[in-house]
Amino acid sequence: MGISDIADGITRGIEGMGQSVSEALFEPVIRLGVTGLSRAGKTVFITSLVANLLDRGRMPALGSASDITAAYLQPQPDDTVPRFDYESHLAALTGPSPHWPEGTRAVSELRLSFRIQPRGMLGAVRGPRVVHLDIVDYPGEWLLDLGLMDKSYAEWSAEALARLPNRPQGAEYLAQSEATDGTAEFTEPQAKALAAGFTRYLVAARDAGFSDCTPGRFLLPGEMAGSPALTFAPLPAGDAPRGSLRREMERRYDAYKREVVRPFFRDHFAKIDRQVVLVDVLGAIHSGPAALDDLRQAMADILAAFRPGRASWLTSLMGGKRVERILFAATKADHLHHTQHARLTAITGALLREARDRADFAGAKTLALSIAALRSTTEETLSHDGAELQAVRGRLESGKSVALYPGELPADPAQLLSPAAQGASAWLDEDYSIMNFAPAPVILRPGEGPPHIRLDRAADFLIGDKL
Ligand SMILES: Nc1nc2c(ncn2[C@@H]2O[C@H](COP(=O)(O)OP(=O)(O)OP(=O)(O)O)[C@@H](O)[C@H]2O)c(=O)[nH]1
Ligand SMILES: [Mg+2]
Repeated sequence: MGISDIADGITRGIEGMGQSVSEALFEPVIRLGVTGLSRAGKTVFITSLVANLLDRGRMPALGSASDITAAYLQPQPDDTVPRFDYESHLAALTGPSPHWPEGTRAVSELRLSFRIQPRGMLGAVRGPRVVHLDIVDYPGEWLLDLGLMDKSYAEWSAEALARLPNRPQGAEYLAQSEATDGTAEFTEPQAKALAAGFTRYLVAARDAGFSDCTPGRFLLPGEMAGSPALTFAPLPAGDAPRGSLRREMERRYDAYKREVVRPFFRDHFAKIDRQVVLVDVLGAIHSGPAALDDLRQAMADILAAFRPGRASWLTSLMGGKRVERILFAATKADHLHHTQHARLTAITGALLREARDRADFAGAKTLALSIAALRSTTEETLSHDGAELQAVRGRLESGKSVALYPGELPADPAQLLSPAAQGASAWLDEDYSIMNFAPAPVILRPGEGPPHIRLDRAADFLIGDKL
């Protein structure tokens, strides 16, 4: 543990203390982290969750010991974090020509406050209270970077390069790195060309459905694009004499860990009380066995962050605090008829099994659910060759209405997870399809948020006990 670890730990401890004293006496704050890999559904989830918490007509399963007498948005407490653009996202999803929001480039945050009146005797004694919910949207890719912290440049390079032959998108960078002499004198153009080649591969791999595309900031550089801490790439093992390309790559890799990864964990991750991890399980199944197995591994790596004691620097940043509840939600369940939802949940549970066991071990409460933050389909029974198919119907971007039968998920998750783990190249018995449905036009009635599937169950698990 270095001096800065200790210093961080101490400040966190003091901050933590001040916070818990004032929270206990005054207005408690719940910090809810929302994460997931790219396109998992974070922005849609937060938008619909907030809309449905402001107007709770569609939230019957959100239990609480109090009556919520008011819910309202407030300026968030963190001055340096962008505000989650709730209003624009809601307008996109529920406006006159509904469309999905743009992909997100950075961390953002929103504060929702509840005025609650405890019921019964307690209520008479205590009177109304205010509880704040701070929702933080951050990319799951940034959690994957945790795995970099205890790896040297040489170790990381070896792993990153070993992945390339298994991914068709990796061939070009593999050739580029093998043609590079790491002992040659460092030049910026060469470093730039290597970083660009590696980034191109990461982007292509992500678009092809692969989950582990670290370093996370290469895909979402934000304001750091082009800085030295983001201009490095893995090189095959070898000497690193002074002034050489490999030596400078090593230095920049360490700078990335110090200046990018660590601050994220300190400033955002270490403050989270409750966490929802969104997983596009259907999307991965649709992309095939390799993508599903990759998702499984990436989730195990992501969730390693929730295991206290995983790394001493992280433990000291957390200052004795830990995430109390973790919800694993398979998103976009509106692609499936409800008769298949239990199977999707079982597959999600099995997929996260390894990772969940570790988190459970840490004493966090966990739950797996299949949800749709914004329900965009209706259910329908199709008859096909004399058989009945339980399908869904939605609207495409073009406005055309289409029915989708996504394929039958197996009752036993192993029927998907085993072939995936064994490197099968295609599913044996079924083709799984999904579709890019546009959000269905909705007319929001007073007191009701947008339609969803089990968002109320999700909210109940995440915050119900605090209201
Ligand atoms: N049918 C359906 N599609 C959804 C739902 N939620 C998300 N999607 C789809 O998933 C896409 C990604 O959703 P986002 O909420 O933008 O995902 P994200 O995790 O914020 O993505 P990034 O910000 O790019 O990391 C959307 O554009 C939709 O196509 C849902 O509840 N139902
Ligand atoms: Mg987003």
